[in-house]
Amino acid sequence: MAIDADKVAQDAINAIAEKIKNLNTLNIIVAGKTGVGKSTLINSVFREKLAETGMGKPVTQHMRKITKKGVPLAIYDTRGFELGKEVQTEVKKEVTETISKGFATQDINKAIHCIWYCINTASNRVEPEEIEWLKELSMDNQITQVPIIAVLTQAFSKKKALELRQMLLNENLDIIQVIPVLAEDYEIEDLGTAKAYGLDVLIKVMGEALPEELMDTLQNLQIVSLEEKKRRAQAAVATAALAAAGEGAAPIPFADCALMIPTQLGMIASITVIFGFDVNKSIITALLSSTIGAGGATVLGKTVVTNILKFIPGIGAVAGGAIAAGTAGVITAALGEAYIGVMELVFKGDMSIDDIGTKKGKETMSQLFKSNLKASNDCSQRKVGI
Ligand SMILES: Nc1nc2c(ncn2[C@@H]2O[C@H](COP(=O)(O)OP(=O)(O)O)[C@@H](O)[C@H]2O)c(=O)[nH]1
Ligand SMILES: [Mg+2]
Repeated sequence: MAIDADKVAQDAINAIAEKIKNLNTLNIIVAGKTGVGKSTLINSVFREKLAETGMGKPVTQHMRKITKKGVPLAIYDTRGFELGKEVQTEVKKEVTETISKGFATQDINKAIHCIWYCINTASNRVEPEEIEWLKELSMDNQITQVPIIAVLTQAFSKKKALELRQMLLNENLDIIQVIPVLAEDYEIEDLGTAKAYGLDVLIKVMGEALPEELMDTLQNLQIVSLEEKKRRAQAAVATAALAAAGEGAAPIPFADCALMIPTQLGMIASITVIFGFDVNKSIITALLSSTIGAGGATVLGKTVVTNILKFIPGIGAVAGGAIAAGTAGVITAALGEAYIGVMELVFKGDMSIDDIGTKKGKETMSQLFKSNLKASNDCSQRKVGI
């Protein structure tokens, strides 16, 4: 059966659009004095430089909500912490009310999911009012249990950051972590440059604190941890490989190999959403033609499958024109790993997203696919429990 590659690519694009549309919105309150580095932090952690897009919309007297069309993120930026005790009390009340309101809706898209309380490491000390503020906030937060993370910003001095971190931990505050970060490289006069660090730790901690319904959103938005993106993407590949292999242990006739395509498209859509790049149809077409397509016209036809089998060691001659169910899992896993491989190159800046569609990009994917077929036979079969 010849499966039209163009239609498959279009189906993939539709699946990606659908998944993006269905992402839940992540809502974060970012608090702390003006100048500590809140905007810099937000712009460094998430794609789209959200904090640059303007002032946001006022939601309370001291809080503005920053959003951008097509980005499943809302940042509640607080103002006025530096204005003294009275304003701080007002800010705390507004924060608590915003949390309660969101909580009452029982809607994941409206709830506040996390609070980042930012403290400037370079300022050398935490004011007693700030500790008091955090204590009171935790008290108000006993039922709602929104995870609070203390972020030590501008931590170019790691020594100072560790001292400050210990001091905060000693206060026994009800916060889940204290994380030193340097959002952007910092030039220290005559001493060279301190490299940005710590943002991947912040994402890892968020990944542990947030509910499953926000995991794809978190990975889609964050641009600082390749490791976390890969971990989530590889889980999607394992699930798809299992589904492709597990649709009955019976061998799959060549003519029915197309039955795995929907599973593979779901997998490609998941990986695309996790990496958060703008992937268009020509990129998907390139991916398909360099892996499971023949000359770009058909996908998983008999010739293609026969050709793929040559790269899997230990398969040998195939009796009765059918492939083993486990082999379907191997092919699916190799496709997923090849796609993750190019996404990784784009993430690292070694390849642009448009390069994927070029000869060089296709060759890279083809190489990755074949090497994964070779390598993954044993371990994928183990992964899918065969
Ligand atoms: N190099 C460097 N500068 C930073 C960092 N964080 C904040 N800054 C600088 O500190 C100033 C205040 O930061 P901003 O993000 O506007 O603080 P906000 O008022 O809390 O939003 C700006 O000039 C930033 O460039 C950082 O991680 N690295
Ligand atoms: Mg700001």
